[in-house]
Amino acid sequence: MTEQFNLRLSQLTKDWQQLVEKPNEKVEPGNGIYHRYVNPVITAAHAPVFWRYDIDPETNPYLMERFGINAAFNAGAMKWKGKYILAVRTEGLDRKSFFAIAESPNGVDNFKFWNYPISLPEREDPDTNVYDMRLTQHEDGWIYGLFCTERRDPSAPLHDQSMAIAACGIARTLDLIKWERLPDLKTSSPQQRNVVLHPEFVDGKYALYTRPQDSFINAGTGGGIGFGLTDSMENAVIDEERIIDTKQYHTVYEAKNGQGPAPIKTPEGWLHLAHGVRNTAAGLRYVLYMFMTDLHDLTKVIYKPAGYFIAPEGEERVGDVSNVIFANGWILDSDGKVFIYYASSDTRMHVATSTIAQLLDYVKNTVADGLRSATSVETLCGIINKNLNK
Ligand code: BGC
Ligand code: BMA
Repeated sequence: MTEQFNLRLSQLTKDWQQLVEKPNEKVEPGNGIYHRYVNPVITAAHAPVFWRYDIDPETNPYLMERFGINAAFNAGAMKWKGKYILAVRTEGLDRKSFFAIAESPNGVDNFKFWNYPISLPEREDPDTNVYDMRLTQHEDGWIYGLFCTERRDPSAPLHDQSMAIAACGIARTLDLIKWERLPDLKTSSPQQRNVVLHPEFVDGKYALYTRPQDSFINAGTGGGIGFGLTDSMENAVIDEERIIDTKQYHTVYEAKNGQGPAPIKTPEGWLHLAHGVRNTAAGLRYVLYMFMTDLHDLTKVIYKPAGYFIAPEGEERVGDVSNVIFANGWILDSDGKVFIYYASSDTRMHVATSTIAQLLDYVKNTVADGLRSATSVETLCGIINKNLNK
């Protein structure tokens, strides 16, 4: 038995090591806007062997998995002490997700989980599930993690075990290890998901991107990316939400949309990454899109390229919730390089790299959605004419 145990252990350890240390490469030629990479950056299999197994032949003679990991996706991101940090939505076989930090020296491979996941303090009304953390290094000196906290809807009838209330949970930290839990955000919307803290004060207040909605799955009469101010994060209350980017008929954000990570400041405006959802006969399809807001008026969208920025491709299309690309983390380096961390199909994490110069060119020079087939043809013919009549 011990020989078998040791054999299994060395095989598991070797497989894990090979996986996490595998070099990653750009997929050429890309679309000129960003590069995808050959391998995902974090998967369920990146979870350390000492998370999944009790490594003791006495108590676990078969060396069987005692705590399986189902998926690793929708990660918040930031640069921290020279390392690329992901706050990964890590999900066990029991469908509960929690946050675990993974770090890499270069942002594209060698991501390793820290030894322990985050032990997030609970409030009086405990969360059933927490997910999709956005990390913001705020100018007040704290690192905030805003996430979705989900609890069963207390008004749901007994036979309905899927009705839930989603709210914005708030925690902050100075070292990514010890987290202080603050009260959930209060707004006038019965449901909130995809709430993101803006990194700078606005008129001396904290500014938040929100996503009001009426029901758990559908945005209903609510929806759109909202914007609101709160005096404090210790008791965050938004009295007035203004929708800055709405859902729109026959676009990739027809059913719902939500802010991705906190926007990135550039000399020309704030770059936003968001997700858009449309409904199809095959279910919801989630893609990413970009827009830019005014440097001084954060509620004013000044550029918005038509269509999607990243949509599921190849193996990305398949997973626990297929046909989904979701992003809640990106990192800007001092040299202008941008690392976009996106998850595919609620299963795994990928990276795409670009630069501020490319992303600015993309948002400014990609024609906006004319909202009709004829306007799309007009845009296309403009490009063809230019190329053929040189
Ligand atoms: C899941 C989320 C999902 C949401 C709406 C939650 O229970 O954990 O991944 O976005 O439901 O479908
Ligand atoms: C949601 C999000 C994500 C998820 C997506 C697809 O509404 O909040 O957690 O990736 O659905 O399931």
